[in-house]
Amino acid sequence: MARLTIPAEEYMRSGHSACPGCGATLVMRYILKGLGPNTIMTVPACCWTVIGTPFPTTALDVPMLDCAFEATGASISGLRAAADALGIKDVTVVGFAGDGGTADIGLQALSGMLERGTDGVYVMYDNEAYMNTGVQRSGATPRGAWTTTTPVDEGSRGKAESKKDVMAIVAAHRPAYAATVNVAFPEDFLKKVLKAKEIRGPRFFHAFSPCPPGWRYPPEKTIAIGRLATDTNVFPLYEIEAGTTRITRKLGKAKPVREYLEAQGRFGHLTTEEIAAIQADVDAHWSRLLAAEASNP
Ligand SMILES: Cc1ncc(C[n+]2csc(CCOP(=O)(O)OP(=O)(O)O)c2C)c(N)n1
Ligand code: SF4
Ligand SMILES: [Mg+2]
Repeated sequence: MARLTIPAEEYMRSGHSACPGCGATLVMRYILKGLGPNTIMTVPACCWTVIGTPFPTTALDVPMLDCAFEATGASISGLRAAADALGIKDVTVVGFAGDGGTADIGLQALSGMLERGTDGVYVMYDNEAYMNTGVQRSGATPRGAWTTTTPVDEGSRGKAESKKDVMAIVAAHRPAYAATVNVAFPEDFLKKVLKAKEIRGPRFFHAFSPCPPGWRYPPEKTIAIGRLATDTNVFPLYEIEAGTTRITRKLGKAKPVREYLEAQGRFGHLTTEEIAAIQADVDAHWSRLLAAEASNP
């Protein structure tokens, strides 16, 4: 991939109220660097409504609507229709929601927005739990992870179920563009955002967002953990454009998933056997991705 200079302009200010090391702040920063000032944000209940909105420390240099938790997709469609009715063409409408607000409570609104073909961008920043309300498990929480609702005690070994594959659900709607991005790979991230900006129709980003308090690791490790997620194939980087899948980062040999899991307290209880089962899940997902890429039209 040709190297890309990250745009210098900032549309997110310092002085917000995120935790140190918050991956979700970098997701917002990079999305806005790519899309620029002619952007309208709609954000449901999630960490970002707390990070960015309390007056007088509002953190965004673009307009932001605080929408209902389940309504992000509908809100994008409504804002787009309003902008069109007012003759405002040169604006990107962006829904910016957490994994709980997307994989669970907002899934039908997302599906509606994709099915209607709304010209807008949906960003799911994925910190893999309902963090704002105290680390409850979501459909996007990975198998084996500790959360406050998937405890590690005599009766429970963390989350028993696998992570919901939101990208596959989105891809089934055949959107104009969908991509995974990771705050630890800003060049790849910005390249995809700049590409999406030029595409019309529904566009979706699944953004990997490490969360120090929820994942139980020191704040200075956010980028290292983000890199490990992709380099172990836990969170592969790829894009789907007009039905064509392209993996945007491939190592000759992926690192063992164990290295990623051992770096986080939420996985600290896992046994060798449990780690092997998670490795098998990761390998199977990676194989499906390679097969999708190999069968492109
Ligand atoms: C209808 C409704 N149910 C529950 C809540 C409480 N609530 C606010 S934020 C939140 C967690 C959101 O989780 P997620 O979407 O993953 O975003 P995160 O907090 O992790 O950034 C919940 C449950 C709410 N505001 N509205
Ligand atoms: S709880 Fe996690 S996602 Fe929320 S502000 Fe803190 S680091 Fe960011
Ligand atoms: Mg979340």
